[in-house]
Parts: sequence; C-alpha cells; structure tokens
Amino acid sequence: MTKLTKKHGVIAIVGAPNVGKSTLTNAIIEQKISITSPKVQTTRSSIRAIYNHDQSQIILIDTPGIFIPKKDKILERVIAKNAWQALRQSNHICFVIDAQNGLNHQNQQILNDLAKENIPTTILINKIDLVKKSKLLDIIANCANLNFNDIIPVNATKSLKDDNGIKILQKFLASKCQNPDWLYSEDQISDASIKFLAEEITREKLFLKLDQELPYSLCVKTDSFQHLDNNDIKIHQTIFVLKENHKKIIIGKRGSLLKEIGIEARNEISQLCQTKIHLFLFIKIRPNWMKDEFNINS
Ligand SMILES: Nc1nc2c(ncn2[C@@H]2O[C@H](COP(=O)(O)OP(=O)(O)O)[C@@H](O)[C@H]2O)c(=O)[nH]1
Ligand SMILES: [Mg+2]
Repeated sequence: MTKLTKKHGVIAIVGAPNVGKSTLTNAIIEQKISITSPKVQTTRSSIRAIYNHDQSQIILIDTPGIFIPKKDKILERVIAKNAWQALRQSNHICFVIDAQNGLNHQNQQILNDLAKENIPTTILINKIDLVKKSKLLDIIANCANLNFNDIIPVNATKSLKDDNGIKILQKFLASKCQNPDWLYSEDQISDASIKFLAEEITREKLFLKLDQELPYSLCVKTDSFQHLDNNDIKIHQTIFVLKENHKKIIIGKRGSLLKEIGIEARNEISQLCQTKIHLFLFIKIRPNWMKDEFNINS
C-alpha cells in the first residue's frame, strides 16, 4: 500500500566554489558523505547523497563548483564540465549563494546560464550565521526581483542553534520529489562506493593539511580494500603526486605529516564503516595522473 505513494526527486546542489554546497549536502542528509574544506574546488566529481523523508526519496547531487575556468587547466575544465553534466540529470536545482557575497556578478552570470537549462530553480542563501539580518533581507529582496519564488536562508554548519533552516529545507525538497518510486534502497546513503568515499576522506585530510597548489595536484586511489575475518577492514591507498618535492612535503619531517593524515583519515573512515580500519598510505610520483584519470589526450 505504502509503496504506491513512494516518490523520488533528483536535486542538483549548484553554485560558485566554496559557498558551502558539500557542507549543505551533508547537513540535509544528516551524515557526512561529501568532503569539505575552506579551499575552493575541493569537490571534483558529482556525488549522489540520498535522504529519505517520509515517503520521499531526496537524491542530492553535490556538484563541483560551476565557474568559468580562467586558466586553461585540465582539471578545472573537467570539473566544470562534470558539474554541468550532473545538473542536467536533475528535476530541480538548488542554487547556493554565500550570504557574505550576495547576488554578486559571478552568481548572476551563473544564474543566467542556468536559466537556459529550464529546470525549476530555488535559491539557497547559505552562511546566514555570518551576516546581519538587514543584509540577508537585502539579498532576499534582490533574489525576489529576479522572479525567484522560492528563496530559503540556511546555515549549513549549524552554528545557529535554533533556526538553521535545514528542517524547512528537507521538507521543501521532499515536496519536490514527484517521480514515482524510490531509486535506492532504504539504507543507501550514497551512490558512491565505500572505497571511493574512503579515498575522498584521505583527499580531504590532504586538502586540510597542505598549502597552496599542492592539494590540486594530487589524487588518491585504492590499491586494495579487504574485509578481514574479524570484520576489520584493511585498506591500501596510493597518493599520486606530480613531482618528487610534493612527495617530500606530504611525508613531512620524519614522516610526521603523512602519519597525521593517516590517523585522521583512518578515524573518519572507521566512523563511516562502523568498524576498525587498518589504513596504509603510499605516495607515488606520476606526472601524468590528470591526463590518465580524465582520459584527456591533449
Ligand atoms: N560559517 C559558515 N561556514 C560555512 C557554512 N557552510 C559552509 N561553510 C564553510 O565554507 C567552506 C566551504 O564549504 P564547502 O562545503 O567545501 O563548499 P563547496 O565548495 O561549495 O562545496 C568550509 O570551510 C565550510 O565549513 C555556513 O553555513 N556557515
Ligand atoms: Mg564541495
């Protein structure tokens, strides 16, 4: 009987880099799936995160930042293309803006491009904990002038105890789920494999510990992922870097930085898998990993 009323909706979380898309995705599904960091372009691929609200299955696509790549960098071009492809699979777009920046030029430009896709769009004003009410009201008025009917202010980090807008948002997104049936089983929280999520967790720790360009020039791959008889999981991951000196930086003094990264990643993977993790990290130099990874011939 209840099966008949089950619905789903695919909702793309879109916006400029660093506005809090991944943090918001995690807040909506009440679990950490997407990695986040204060650096731009942390997210590289579009991960689906799944949250069931009563009979509605909300399928969120956390997209990498959509922006016009300034420099002709392979990774940036691929990331932007990836984001546009992902949002074309959605029934609804949530366009996230950072309340500190409001509807700036970059946001207006992206909104113009989004309008061409003809997908219903809601504006989420994030980081409302960082601005005064008067500024928030100004942004809401500006969005309303652009004929957006649905504008929802939120605080993805939940630093505001009372009303961070997440509950309202969950309800709202559930109401946008109009397609029949569910696409994923009740206990599935992402379409990504645990193996991939574990690689992402290690990448997040590298992002948080390393400066400048280095995080952008590495990737993490799993060599083996093994369930042991006692339910522990043994994981070997390789961090691919472009140059010898990148390898030295990541290893740190007497291996101290790599050790820290390994401990933090292990703890978080252990939380995700709800079991003890044995994590082994290796570093290899592979100057062409970007081209290989993204199948680029140029
Ligand atoms: N103060 C505050 N910081 C936030 C909020 N949402 C996200 N952030 C921070 O903004 C940074 C970028 O977040 P992230 O989710 O990685 O952005 P993305 O690039 O759009 O996915 C991180 O340091 C987050 O902790 C918010 O509501 N309030
Ligand atoms: Mg992100």
